[in-house]
Amino acid sequence: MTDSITRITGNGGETHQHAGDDDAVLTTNHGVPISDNQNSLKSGERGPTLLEDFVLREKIFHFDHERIPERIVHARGSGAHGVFEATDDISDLTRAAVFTKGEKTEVFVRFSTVAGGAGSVDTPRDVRGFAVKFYTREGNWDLVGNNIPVFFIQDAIKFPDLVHAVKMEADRGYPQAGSAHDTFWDWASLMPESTHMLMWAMSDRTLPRSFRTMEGFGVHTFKLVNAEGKASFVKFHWKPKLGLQSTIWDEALKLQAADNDYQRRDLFEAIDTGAFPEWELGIQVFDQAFADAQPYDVLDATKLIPEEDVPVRIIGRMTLNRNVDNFFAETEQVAFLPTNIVPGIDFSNDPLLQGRLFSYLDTQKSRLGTTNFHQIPINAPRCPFGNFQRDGMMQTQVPKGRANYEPNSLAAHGEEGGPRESPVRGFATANAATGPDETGDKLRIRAERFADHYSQARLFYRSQTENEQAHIASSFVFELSKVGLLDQVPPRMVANLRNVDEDLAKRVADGLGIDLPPKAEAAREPVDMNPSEALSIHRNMKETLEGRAVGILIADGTDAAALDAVIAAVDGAKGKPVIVAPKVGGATLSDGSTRKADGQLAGTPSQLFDAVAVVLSDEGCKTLLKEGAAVQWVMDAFGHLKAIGASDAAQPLLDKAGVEADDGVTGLDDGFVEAAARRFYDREPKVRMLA
Ligand code: HDD
Repeated sequence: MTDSITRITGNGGETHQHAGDDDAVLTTNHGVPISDNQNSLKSGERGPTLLEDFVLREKIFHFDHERIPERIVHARGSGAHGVFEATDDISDLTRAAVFTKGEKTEVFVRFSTVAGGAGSVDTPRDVRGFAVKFYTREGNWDLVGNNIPVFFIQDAIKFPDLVHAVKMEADRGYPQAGSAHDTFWDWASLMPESTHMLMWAMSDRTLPRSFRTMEGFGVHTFKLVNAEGKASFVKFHWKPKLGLQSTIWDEALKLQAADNDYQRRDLFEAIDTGAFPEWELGIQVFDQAFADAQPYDVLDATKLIPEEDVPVRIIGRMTLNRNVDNFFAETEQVAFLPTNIVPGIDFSNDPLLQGRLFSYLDTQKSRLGTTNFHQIPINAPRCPFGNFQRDGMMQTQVPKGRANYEPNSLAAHGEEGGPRESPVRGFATANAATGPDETGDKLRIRAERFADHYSQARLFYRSQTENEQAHIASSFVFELSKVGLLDQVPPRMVANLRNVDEDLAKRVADGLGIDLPPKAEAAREPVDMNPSEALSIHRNMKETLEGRAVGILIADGTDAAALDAVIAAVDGAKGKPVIVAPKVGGATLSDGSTRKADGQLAGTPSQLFDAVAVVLSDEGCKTLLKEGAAVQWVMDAFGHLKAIGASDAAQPLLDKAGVEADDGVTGLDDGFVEAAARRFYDREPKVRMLA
């Protein structure tokens, strides 16, 4: 009977061993070698599966429990390992070891979107998280920031409302990511304090081209504390080596269709190919006298400090040089905690920060299931750590001896007494609560100086280039046009915008086709501040091909020498050439050789690139004139304000795609690589109507 049973093993009956490695036998979680991973244990050939099949039960049981709750916000993220090097001596400001000049500290960084779930896309209009865990020799310091230096709210008690409003609507479960929907704008239009952040959110800051081309900010005012205990206020800034670069809205929308993982892939591939992303860490340092002299409160997270008022001093460099080995174990299980602070750095009284100090520790317990989440390798400090906290679920350490309390005198009996507090090395809160603001009555109140919600929103808007202002106005129009049922919301938002800038409000009202509503009453009248260059992306872009991709469209008949010359030029400028052809197998070039493509035309649209080259022969161009994807490829490159370098023979395709001559449209060798390092924002009025 048994002889007649065919064993379906899926691999011709061979055992599952890695060649040449006798130890690599598949086992259960308890180490028992497994003989058959293809068939469950049955009673007879066609009979029921048996309960005693512990191999099957363990496998399915574990599988059933693979998922953990996703993060309430910032669920979709990408992580990488790296190193931070302190490059300047700031021992006068802080005793933190991580800032000792020359000190190198291991880091783990997680970038994220905010609103979407873990399986959502990379390119919605959304704030990006920029969280850095420094494994310092004095414990972990987490700088849990965003790519925008201000926030929507001033007090943590409003955070659940903000997040409920922006995430998918409670009854219908959509939209999955992005803020263009009723409940977000209902809430935002009722919260004037969010106006400054909304200006940033509606700008191209929320459409970063890559994680590598965005700034990061600690947002809150923190403190640095030196060896004498003297505290200074500080704001932290990350400045990307590649400069700032964003996409534009139409491009971001199309990127979503082209590649859900656009930014995750970009980060992974950059590190994989040795193009290690880099940021400089900068600080703005100021004292109480400066804080007192400002019209805004430095404890208000809806305000920034203009770099023109307090310049950013560069004190270190971060390089991401290693991808994760396992996404779940590292990127998913990493637990950032603003409470992770080290001696020499301290919190301020910012009420948003103070609320965060509770939330993150709390959420990690629900996400990771145990108070021992700090023992997971990605979260564990790299320095020795120990205390008398004991036991709990998933305890993986085995503390020895009887010392689980303190004080103890076990050492006097020759037993291990355990660690002791160190007033000298230990973290000490900078200033005890001695100021008048920190004593007095217990009040649910906001300080009067938090009341100006519009001056910095105006500052931001007026610091942008004309194109950037048009993008902001158009984004407001787009987002508010998606408010479906709540008619009262767009006028209420525009009424707020009149406090920011009358021209902006008019453009948005006009774009929506509504009457300009009366100006909303401001809690405090805004004032004009001096425009700040640092707030504009366009003024802080780098003309470089480094870190950027150039799509090169070829077809049968493409001139081999011309193609090689473009590739060499792009390589020479540290760009990444990517060949696109109608067939992924490649094209037959003019010299009879075959050139494989990196991407097939229909699946590799031009929005994936920073610039494009169209290297076609007469014959190839004739074929592609009949291919919608080719016409769209060129049309989008033009519409997305990218450089287009083309062979003479490609001209009919450019004509069909509506390409008009400008500085960004070049021959193949005639300035193409220089042009490819830029975006041609001047072209925009030719290709779309902006608000
Ligand atoms: Fe938060 C995650 C950034 C305010 C509560 N936040 C989270 C992450 C980033 C930020 C980057 C993802 C970390 C990661 O990659 O794992 N959050 C900010 C910034 C804020 C801010 C820059 C304002 C300046 N957050 C904020 C407030 C609260 C929270 C006011 C609650 C009172 N944030 C959370 C959280 C999350 C979180 C619910 C979700 C997952 C997690 O913490 O680990 O606790």
